[in-house]
This record gives sequence, structure tokens and C-alpha cells, in this order.
Amino acid sequence: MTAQPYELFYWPGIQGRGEFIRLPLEDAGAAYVDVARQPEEQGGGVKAMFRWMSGEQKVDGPQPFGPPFLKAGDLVIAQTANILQFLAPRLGLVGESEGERLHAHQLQLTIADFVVEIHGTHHPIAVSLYYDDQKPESKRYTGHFVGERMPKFLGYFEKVLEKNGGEHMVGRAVSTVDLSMFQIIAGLEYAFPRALGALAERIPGLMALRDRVAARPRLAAYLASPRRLPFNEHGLFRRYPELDEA
Ligand SMILES: N[C@@H](CCC(=O)N[C@@H](CS)C(=O)NCC(=O)O)C(=O)O
Repeated sequence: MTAQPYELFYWPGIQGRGEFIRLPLEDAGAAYVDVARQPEEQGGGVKAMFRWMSGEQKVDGPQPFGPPFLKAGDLVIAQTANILQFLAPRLGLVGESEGERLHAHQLQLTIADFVVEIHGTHHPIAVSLYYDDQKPESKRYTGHFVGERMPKFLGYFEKVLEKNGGEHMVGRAVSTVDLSMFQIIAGLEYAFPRALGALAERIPGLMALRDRVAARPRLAAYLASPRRLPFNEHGLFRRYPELDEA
């Protein structure tokens, strides 16, 4: 653990990829500041985040391309899976062995692949365009996502969980991967209630894992607090009913 609080940099109004970092920090009761959600007068806001991304703030190493990124002491690191690989051993959220840590990272990278495809459901053509400007393409993309890719990814994660004994995605105790799986299921349930409902009986292990993670005392308190931003139509998981019918 660093002596100073961790500083998390992420867009202030959405859960997005930042949530995959908030969850382990909250679960471990770690001291952290969600910098862009702090007032500008206190060194917060989006401007503070951009100073690091533009290189205006000197970084010992590459400046982050995009959020989330984490400052731990003098170290500034980006990429969700990379940040989790750094945090997990420090927060007691991965086992000791090299194999287990590599497998946790492997799963985290697969989750990152899935996240890109989830984002594509509302932005299949260009990140720079609004959803309203790519609605027909979103509907077509989401038909394939819901019919093929979502069952393929979730079926894979279900098998991984089952093969590992059904309690945890990796190792013998809760890890950052379990927390990320919670977020994936919670997000898909928000965005695609019909499609996830139809799949639920094929992924009983993941549904139960979601409930166990949500019941962890520090996470339950976090989820009920104003620190947990509600899902909305600006983030990664968006509820557009017309897409859930795709
Ligand atoms: N692979 C990166 C993706 C980071 C990313 O796409 N961040 C988004 C917010 S969730 C962003 O604002 N990116 C800036 C951009 O793509 O221009 C990760 O997993 O952290």
C-alpha cells in the first residue's frame, strides 16, 4: 500500500471502465480520491485529468492515452487490466502464485475484449458520432452481439468459473476478476434485461457470483452510497430498449 491515497482519474459522470477500478478499491477499503469528481478549486475536475493525458503534468513514463488511469505515489499507470494487475496484490485481491496472477490478468484482458464489443452496441461506426447518428448500424451490430457474442463470452466465463469450482473465477479466494464479472453481469442486466434474462439459466454460476460479490459488506455499502453512480445512457452499458429487442 502507498502511504498517500491512490488517485483515480476517470470521467466524472459515468461508471464506465473506471468502475472496474473503483470496485476493488472500495472492496479493500483502500484510501483513494476520484480526482475528476472533486471540485476544480481542490485540484479536481476533468481539467486535472487532461493535464496528465496532454503531458502538461510530467509523468515518469508514458502519459496515459485515456482514462481510467491511476496515480500511486509517483507512478502513473493506465489501461484497466494493467491497473488491476498492479492493484490486485496490493489490495489482497489475487493469490500469490505467478500462474494465478497470469491467469487473473488473462481473464481481465478477455473482459477488456468483451467490453470493447459491448461498447460497440451503441457505437458500431465511430466513437466520435452520437448513438442517434448510428442507430440502424447499432441495431444490426447488436443483433449479432446479443445472438452470438454475448452468449459466447458469458458461456466461456461460466465454464471457467465451473472448472475452478464454482466459487471464484480464479484461485481460491475472491479476486479482482470476480469483482469485474459482477460489473459485467450488472451492466448487461441494465442494458439488455430481456437478452440477459433469456441467457440467465445457462449461466447460473455467474448469476450467483454476481449476488455473492454484491453482498460483500464493503461493496454492499458502496453500491448503496452516492459514490456508486447510477447506470446511464452516457456510459458503457446503456439501456436502449430498441437494441434489447434486436
Ligand atoms: N483499453 C483501455 C481503453 C480506455 C478507453 O477507451 N477509455 C475511454 C473511456 S472508457 C476514453 O475516454 N478514451 C479516450 C479515447 O479513446 O479517445 C482500457 O481498458 O482502459
